[in-house]
Amino acid sequence: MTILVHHLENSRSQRVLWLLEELALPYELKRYQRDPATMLAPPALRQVHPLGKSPVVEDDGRVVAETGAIVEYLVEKAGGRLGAPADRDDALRYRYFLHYAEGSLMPPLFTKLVLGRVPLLGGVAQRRFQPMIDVHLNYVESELSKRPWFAGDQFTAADVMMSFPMEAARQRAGLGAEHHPNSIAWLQRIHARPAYQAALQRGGPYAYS
Ligand SMILES: N[C@@H](CCC(=O)N[C@@H](CS)C(=O)NCC(=O)O)C(=O)O
Repeated sequence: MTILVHHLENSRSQRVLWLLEELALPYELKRYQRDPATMLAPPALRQVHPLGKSPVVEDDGRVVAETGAIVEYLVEKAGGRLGAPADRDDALRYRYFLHYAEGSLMPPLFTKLVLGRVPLLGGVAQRRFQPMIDVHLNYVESELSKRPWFAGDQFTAADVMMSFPMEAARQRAGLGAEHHPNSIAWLQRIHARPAYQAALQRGGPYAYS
């Protein structure tokens, strides 16, 4: 059975399309559009998974949600390709960044986005919040100054996981060439990958690339 991706425009699920392209696994898409006023996903996604978020994939009669879990599922399905490297330290970094992307880096970025929508005091709160984000951006920059990919010398699914928070950070949280040249070079490298480009073609509008 072909994997079905429930894909919300301009969202984290772009990573799943990219990984599927990297792994050359066949898939089909069901597209969903955000509500233009609230930016929320349409109610139809709740019929797929109770949280109504994207991404969600269906495969072999199973529903798999949560990007990190989907990434692990797809890597496993592809026989471990782009998964944990053989080297122990690389493998530990692989696991770390797989979790760090959604567990630690996304929450402050999302908080900043939400604060920006609060009338009047939102902008002030955002500026107060920025130093917390800067700690992350400087940390990520220092990691990428030591090695080309998040796990080590090889591109892995950890890079795919890190793409969305890094793209979001560039767009709205001050990640830039002046202070984070290695991070920007990494973004340029991922965007140049043929599979990344193929996923953009399949996925439709994506404002972060
Ligand atoms: N940690 C979850 C987050 C899922 C999530 O919040 N997805 C967003 C897309 S970027 C979404 O569906 N937003 C629409 C909504 O909340 O209604 C994951 O990585 O899968």
